[in-house]
Amino acid sequence: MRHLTAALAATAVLVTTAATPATAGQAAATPAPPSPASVLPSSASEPPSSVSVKVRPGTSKGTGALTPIAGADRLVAPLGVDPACPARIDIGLRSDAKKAGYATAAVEVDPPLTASRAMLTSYLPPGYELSAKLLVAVPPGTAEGTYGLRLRTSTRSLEVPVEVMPVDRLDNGGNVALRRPVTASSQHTNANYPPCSVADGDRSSNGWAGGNGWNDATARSFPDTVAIALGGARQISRVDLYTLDTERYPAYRYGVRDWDVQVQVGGQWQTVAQVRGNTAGNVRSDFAPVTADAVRVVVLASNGANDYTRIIEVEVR
Ligand SMILES: [Ca+2]
Repeated sequence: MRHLTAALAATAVLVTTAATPATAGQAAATPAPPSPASVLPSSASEPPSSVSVKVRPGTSKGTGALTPIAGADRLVAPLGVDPACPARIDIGLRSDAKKAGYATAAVEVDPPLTASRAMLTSYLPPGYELSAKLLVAVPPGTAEGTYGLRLRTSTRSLEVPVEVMPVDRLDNGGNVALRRPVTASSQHTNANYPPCSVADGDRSSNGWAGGNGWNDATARSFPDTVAIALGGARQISRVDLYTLDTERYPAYRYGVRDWDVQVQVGGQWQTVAQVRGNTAGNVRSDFAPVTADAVRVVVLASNGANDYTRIIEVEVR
């Protein structure tokens, strides 16, 4: 993690750049990197979902069975969050069959919770696993408590408890922005880039275009802003920003370059840190402790084509 920021109250050490947008004035290019090409199309029988099924080699146990698997042994689903950012869990199937074939599992969730797919199915060679993101929505008015999520094949069943709780009771690891309301200056509508994804607790860039990061809608027009309400006055002194950064879409070409970190105190926004010339995937900004109701990131420029703002996560402590 790189320290590129300095509190304005302290001696500011800013990395500056005189670079201008190389592509300014040209016609708008591709709005955002597409999702990786390694995904397979979903079955037409599945509910609409932006999340695709992936197949990869696994470890066959030679049992001849089809085994449901999940990426976690429980799922926490907070109440009252933006429906664009439901709780998510990896689900899948491992084939220990001797021959390739279609592997299918039913997905069931206790009402009133709803899941993004009712079935998981794919052609699967022996020893391979398939995986997919499952989105679990908590409708307004759902009672707190533990609900059941089940993956069922013809011979086996896996149950994952889903814990529904208010945001105030989440184990946030000190990140007071987690699952709080997010607003942004704009939102790209050609894919799944909701503003609430910058506070969904997932800082990995791997789910880009799958609902795990925000992409603004105004090509080559800055500033772009994203603000997180903290659910009350909180004393904070640190913001960690994660921008798009993968092997295919590295931060030095697709990430944000210049931004201000602002806090809202008494209804007024104050700049507490500035980052200039960033090329890293994540940047920590420390500043003098301040009691604030909200945090805002004001993006002034991006790397590469300098076209869009792409932010995966903003954590506040
Ligand atoms: Ca995220």
